[in-house]
Amino acid sequence: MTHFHVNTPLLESISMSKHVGTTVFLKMENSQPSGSFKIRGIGHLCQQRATQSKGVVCSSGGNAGMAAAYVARKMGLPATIVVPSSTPQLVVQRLKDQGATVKIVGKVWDDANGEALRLTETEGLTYVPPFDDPLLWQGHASIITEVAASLGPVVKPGAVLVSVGGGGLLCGVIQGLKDVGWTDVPIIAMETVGADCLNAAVKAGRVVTLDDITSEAKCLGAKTVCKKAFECTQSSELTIISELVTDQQALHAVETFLDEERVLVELACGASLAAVYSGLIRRLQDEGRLPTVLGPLLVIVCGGSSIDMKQLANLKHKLQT
Ligand code: PLV
Repeated sequence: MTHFHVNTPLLESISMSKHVGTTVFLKMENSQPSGSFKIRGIGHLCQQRATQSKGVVCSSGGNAGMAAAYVARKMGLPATIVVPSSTPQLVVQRLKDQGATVKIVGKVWDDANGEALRLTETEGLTYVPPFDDPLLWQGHASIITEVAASLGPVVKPGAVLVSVGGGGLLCGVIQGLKDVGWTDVPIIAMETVGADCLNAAVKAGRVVTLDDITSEAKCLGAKTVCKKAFECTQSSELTIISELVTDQQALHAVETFLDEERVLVELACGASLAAVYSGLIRRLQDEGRLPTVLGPLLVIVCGGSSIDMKQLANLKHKLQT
């Protein structure tokens, strides 16, 4: 086997194109075997680092853990996944179903990560980080090389939409854009209010640590963005536009996506989708931050396992104002 991820479909969305006024292509990372793009980077990292390992340990809001558990099972390795108490029970069950040992430690991902690092030391396990490692970015970059192969040599995206948690997906997309020579394609980096470590860093002009994660998009809930992602926002090599939506907007996007595309994704992914449905892309065009005549918009549908109909109802209830 050369890798664990699959080549995902690139779908044109008529309904989203109608919302935004330009062609929209969806890169369907929700259809990865682990439910999200995370398997690309984590599969690559484990192939490089865990072949001689006695087991892996991964700290996660949920989806990195799902990928690590899947990859470890395929490699015949035991997996320990450390998640914070904010991770929904449905994900804990899905992790167990993948054969992983699950430990619940602390309130947010940063707490769980402390425990994963401790286990790396004391148990001699291979540490699988969820977002901060060049091997992960290299693996995630394959999203863009696949898109380039699907679109062919004539078509180039006008912009790329990604969600940002700790910034691993963003770094991977940047690397992918460089690999295929698309460095003039702007990236719109989406977070929710209350899980906005990249936006806070951009505003402060330096990496900052959030006091708490108050967003329900727990898989975007790293308190500190990885240094590389922040540095990329400061470089003139690529244009990165950092934007925020509310949890309500992300939830509304998840529901609209379910209605229109018949696909259920979690709030972390809804943050990106909301850029289309909430009119943010059009606003950026009106403000001159994106061209008025925009080439096809590439939306990375990052996916996520932290969602089912019950969880959707819970979120609706919680976020009702
Ligand atoms: N989730 C990480 C970090 O959580 C995790 O452990 O699963 N979309 C989805 C569905 C995600 O699960 C994540 C990250 C992201 C987007 C953002 O990716 P990142 O962290 O590479 O920016 C705390």
